[in-house]
Amino acid sequence: MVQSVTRGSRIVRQAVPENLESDFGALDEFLTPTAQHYVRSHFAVPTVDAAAWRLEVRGAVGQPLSLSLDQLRALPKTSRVVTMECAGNGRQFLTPAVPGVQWERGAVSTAEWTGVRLADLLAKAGVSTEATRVAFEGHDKGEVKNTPLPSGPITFHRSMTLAEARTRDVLVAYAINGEPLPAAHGAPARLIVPGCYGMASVKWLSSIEAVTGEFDGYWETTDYAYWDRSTGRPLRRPLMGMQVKSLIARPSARGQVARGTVVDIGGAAWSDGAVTRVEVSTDGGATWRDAEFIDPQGASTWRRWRLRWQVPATAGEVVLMSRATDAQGRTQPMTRNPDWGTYVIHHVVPTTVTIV
Ligand SMILES: Nc1nc2c(c(=O)[nH]1)N[C@H]1C(S)=C(S)[C@@H](COP(=O)(O)O)O[C@H]1N2
Ligand SMILES: [Mo]
Repeated sequence: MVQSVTRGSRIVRQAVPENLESDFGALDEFLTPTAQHYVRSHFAVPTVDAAAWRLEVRGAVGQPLSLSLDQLRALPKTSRVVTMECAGNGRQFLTPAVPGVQWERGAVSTAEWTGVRLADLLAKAGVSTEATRVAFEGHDKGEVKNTPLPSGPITFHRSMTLAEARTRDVLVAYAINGEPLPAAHGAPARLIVPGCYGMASVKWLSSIEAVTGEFDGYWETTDYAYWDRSTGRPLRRPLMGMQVKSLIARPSARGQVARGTVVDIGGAAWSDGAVTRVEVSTDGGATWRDAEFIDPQGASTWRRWRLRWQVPATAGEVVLMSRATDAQGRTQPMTRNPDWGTYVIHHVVPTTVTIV
């Protein structure tokens, strides 16, 4: 289906619940304007009365907390610029096609989030030394589809280890780009987990629970999980950190460039850490040249990059590719690892353009 969109406006991948993709081809600024930030919701936006809302911090804690929005806002605040990507971003490039929202390139955005450090809330509640994980729950609810599935409607909830909760610099955010959270982004407050795929950043947060032992919720076992083969056998693990990835924003795929001209090939790259290198190929992967970075190295933010390209003098099709490497030495693979299931689409995807 051909979708005609105004440049910069979001593409509606699903109307109900609302799933909106940013126009990656229009990538311009480092910070995505809030009205262009992608939206990914499994269920309808829940009705949450901000005045009556409470954030419960409970479970294996010495002192359970029940905080109103005003009480949360009165705590020491901090801001973090974070690039968030949906784990299903790029699903449209998979062959054969797989079920799920058919994201192309734009389920990734960068915003400045403001709120309270999760570590401060955990310290305030006095997390027990027996706690192993922290579980987060949202107010939204509905029926799920992937098997094995629990019966009836369930909430969106997810957990992480206590170590991750402390080291990933997690925020309970109530503002985006200096404004209160819009309903679609989790008002009045949500989790923000830097470096992780979006599913870790639970919206419309209702509770934070310190757990002893395992958690194993639907959203980290059936859904949003993968097969880890690092020990030899496939072990089911929850998705968390973002794999290194780069995408070409311009020239646009299936677009045209004029022969003999000089054009900028440009895009962005990110990972669960700092991107240190982006290489570009204009000959289908035979040779590569280093792109130049527009943004400085950041721990949890994308870096826009560009490369001047002398377009050949002869008409025809060319295949452009970009390939990122991060500070941990990980490079984008050329082929897809099927153990990621319908998620983590980070292998190099060719962009074909026509020289006219
Ligand atoms: N409560 C709740 N939190 C959620 C979701 C959801 O459906 N419900 N979707 C998750 C997914 S899959 C992503 S990618 C991010 C998207 O956040 P955004 O809509 O603010 O871009 O929110 C995450 N948090
Ligand atoms: Mo997502």
